[in-house]
Amino acid sequence: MKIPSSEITPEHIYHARPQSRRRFLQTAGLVAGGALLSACAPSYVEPSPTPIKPEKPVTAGQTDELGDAITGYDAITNYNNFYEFTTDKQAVARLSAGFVAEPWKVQVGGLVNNPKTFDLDELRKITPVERIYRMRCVEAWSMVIPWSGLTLNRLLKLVDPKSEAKYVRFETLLDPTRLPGQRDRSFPWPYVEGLRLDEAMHDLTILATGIYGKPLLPQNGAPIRLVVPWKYGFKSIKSITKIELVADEPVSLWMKSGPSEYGFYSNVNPDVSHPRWSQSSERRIGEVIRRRTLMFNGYADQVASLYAGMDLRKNY
Ligand SMILES: Nc1nc2c(c(=O)[nH]1)N[C@H]1C(S)=C(S)[C@@H](COP(=O)(O)O)O[C@H]1N2
Ligand SMILES: [Mo]
Repeated sequence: MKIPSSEITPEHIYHARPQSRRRFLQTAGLVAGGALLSACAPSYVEPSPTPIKPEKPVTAGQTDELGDAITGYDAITNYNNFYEFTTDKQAVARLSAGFVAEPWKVQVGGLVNNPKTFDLDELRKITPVERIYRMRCVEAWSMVIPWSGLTLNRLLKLVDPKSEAKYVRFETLLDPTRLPGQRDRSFPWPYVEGLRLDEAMHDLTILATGIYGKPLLPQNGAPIRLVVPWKYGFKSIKSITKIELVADEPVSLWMKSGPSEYGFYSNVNPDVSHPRWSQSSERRIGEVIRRRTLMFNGYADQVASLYAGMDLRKNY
């Protein structure tokens, strides 16, 4: 079984220094061989200092609304993209294990009538929801994840956006002492993402605080991260400290670091290829045969109307 390296190439690697690219390619074979096995704890992964022994998952055996099985907890928590720790997906869990995510504050402001800084207890009190969503990474792999959290629209209504607010801008914690990947100056830290206000207010858009009914682990964006299931995974920004209502389209970290590859919208679209690979199919973690990628990641009936009249090839 050979997986083309294109689909496991970290998103920035073609911008990287030749030396780190070479190092990546040396390990790529290892990753390619192990990627399929990540759900069954490949032997070369060093044990985490605080091993995670999940209880019998509350939602094991459940499926999403399309009948797709939920991905195992081990895979969800050991195959991650979180560049603030490392670009090595199978090392994020180990390198983030000591990250202290409490206490934590999320500052919500900008063009709003009631700016407010929320602590975790206040966020947990906002109507909790549980959602099983497909997550499709732009690198053409995917998972099905049972999230818990709150809808973003609930939070935004509490701060009361002004009429001039057209977009929402999100920022990850900036603290190189706790997020050592931020010492790598080849990225314009902090990680920033953005949504149009109507996308942010859509009922599918959530702030997640848990997976499988347990609090988020650091590797998944503890203590709180965005989840926008019809967009490529990189829009779902982790470990958020700041949410700002703004008038102009925010410039994300990926738009800055690879403008020819990453647009603002980044809706999952099998018909628009990444400049370096097709997006028409994907590898579901834990499965062998590739699946067809669905328009808007299978949420078209709920979100396509947001983009009525837009040229989705130009607004990618
Ligand atoms: N702050 C931050 N958020 C991030 C990332 C990151 O590197 N830093 N990676 C993104 C990418 S590319 C993906 S695919 C998802 C992965 O989420 P998961 O590791 O919880 O599956 O997180 C997204 N959010
Ligand atoms: Mo991703």
